[in-house]
Amino acid sequence: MKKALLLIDIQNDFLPTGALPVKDGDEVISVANQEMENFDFVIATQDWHPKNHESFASMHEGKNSGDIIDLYGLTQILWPNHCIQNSEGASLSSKLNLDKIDIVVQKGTDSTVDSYSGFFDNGRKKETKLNSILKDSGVEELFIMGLATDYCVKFTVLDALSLDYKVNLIQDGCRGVELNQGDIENALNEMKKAGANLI
Ligand code: VGL
Ligand code: ZN
Repeated sequence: MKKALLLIDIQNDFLPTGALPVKDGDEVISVANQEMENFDFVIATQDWHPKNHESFASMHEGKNSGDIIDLYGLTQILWPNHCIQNSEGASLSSKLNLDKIDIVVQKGTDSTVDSYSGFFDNGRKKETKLNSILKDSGVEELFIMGLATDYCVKFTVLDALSLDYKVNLIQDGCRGVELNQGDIENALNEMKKAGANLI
């Protein structure tokens, strides 16, 4: 079965000194660099927001990061400004072995809808090029890791399963936001229940 490694959002803004820091997020970098040696096909996703993205608390008067709003019919957690297109914060970490990454798939470019999954926006209205790239390359099995366990990793894993990929989650290559205590554990359970193989 042809396999690919999927590195989720290992971008400066999700690292400990970034705008939306994931605790110990930098620890996934060495795991990624090791894992890449085992794959001949590596894809990285990149959260890539316009500066007026409506997932930003700054776009909503009187709202703060962590607040929850209704955004055109979808429940939206508001975040600090992060991963703004072409900013340093949006760049993949320079500590990654970037030479081993074959393709970068960007997401979250529509200012009106968030996009946690590497495959679809949160309303599942539009898709990125990820599924067609994988299908065109004959990939059937995915190994997924990155940031953040309870958001972009989780939704990418669930969508991959719904698209009938065999999915392995590289657990020590993931770190989570844990906005509420238990979020990471719940995300792991949800992925497992949906059919992901936790390795
Ligand atoms: C992410 C929140 C907002 C992630 C992206 O990569 O998990 N989380 N945008
Ligand atoms: Zn984002």
